[in-house]
Amino acid sequence: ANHAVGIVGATGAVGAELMSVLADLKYPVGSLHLFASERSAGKTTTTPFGEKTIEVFSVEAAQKCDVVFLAVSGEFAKEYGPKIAEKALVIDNSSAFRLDDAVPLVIPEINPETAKGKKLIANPNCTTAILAVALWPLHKAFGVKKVIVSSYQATSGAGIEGMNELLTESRKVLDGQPADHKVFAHPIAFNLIPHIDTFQPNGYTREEMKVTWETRKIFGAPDMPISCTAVRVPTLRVHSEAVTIETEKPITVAAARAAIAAAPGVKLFDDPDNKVYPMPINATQQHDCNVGRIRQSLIFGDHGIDFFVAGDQLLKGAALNAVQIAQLFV
Ligand code: 11C
Repeated sequence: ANHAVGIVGATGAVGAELMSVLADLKYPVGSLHLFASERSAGKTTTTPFGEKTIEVFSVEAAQKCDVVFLAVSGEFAKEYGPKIAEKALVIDNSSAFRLDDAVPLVIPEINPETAKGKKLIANPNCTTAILAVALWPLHKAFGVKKVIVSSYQATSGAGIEGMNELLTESRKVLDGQPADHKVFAHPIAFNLIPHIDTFQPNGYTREEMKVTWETRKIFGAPDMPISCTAVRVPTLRVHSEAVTIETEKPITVAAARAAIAAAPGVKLFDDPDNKVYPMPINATQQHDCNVGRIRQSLIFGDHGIDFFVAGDQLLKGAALNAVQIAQLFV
């Protein structure tokens, strides 16, 4: 049967992607209900499912849907998510419930079984999802013992405002004007910022700790040593990650390539002689995350590799993963 689908936060970057992904994956949308703040309510918007009028959010209206995607803040999700979930399936893109033991944190290629029978499901952080989908086939085949990640995160991780800040600042800098900044802690145009989300007492940022905490939960590996340095870079879309792993079993470049090539959700993009490797420009708008630059580790020898992964964080890191979770219930 077709589903009544609700999107809360429909006017944001992830909200727009949710609509395209529902259409791309041919999700059985019977009716689509777009919810946003009062500021946007009453406006019409073009969607792959026709012209829609944005509605003011209410729990009652959301509960009438079969499935509701929350693409809003963690505070909003905390307040309303469980109430909507009394009636509808809720897939929450925020960090509000990700580490809650009662709420599954799901990547369908990895732990779909944890979603069974649940009404409230958490969608992982984008940096986590892109890392996890590449790491999982390697973990299954070789046993991942340690993980060191450096991320190169696009401005759209901070929504439409983040992308606009990069564009506006870049124009100003090119025109020789001083660049001010609001969304990011420093100017992002022609810069890199090793600071995403808030600093924690251990010196890591919350974004970095999310990669550790969430990957452990998704993998069911509560003690896996995972360390991340998360960096904002002046790109619009796609989070890229340089990853070093140590494995339990011996691993070769050829075996790692074979494991990636056979896995769902990732695409082997690894032919350096022909300048083929993952980059934001070849991962943008792609459903699969591109994996390449696979090398035998200079540190861990035959028990480790280095690789590079680039994934569209508005898709696998957000909207695509969320719709794939909903598909588990179709
Ligand atoms: C960023 N990864 O790039 C963040 C955005 O936990 O869902 C997503 C934050 C989250 O800024």
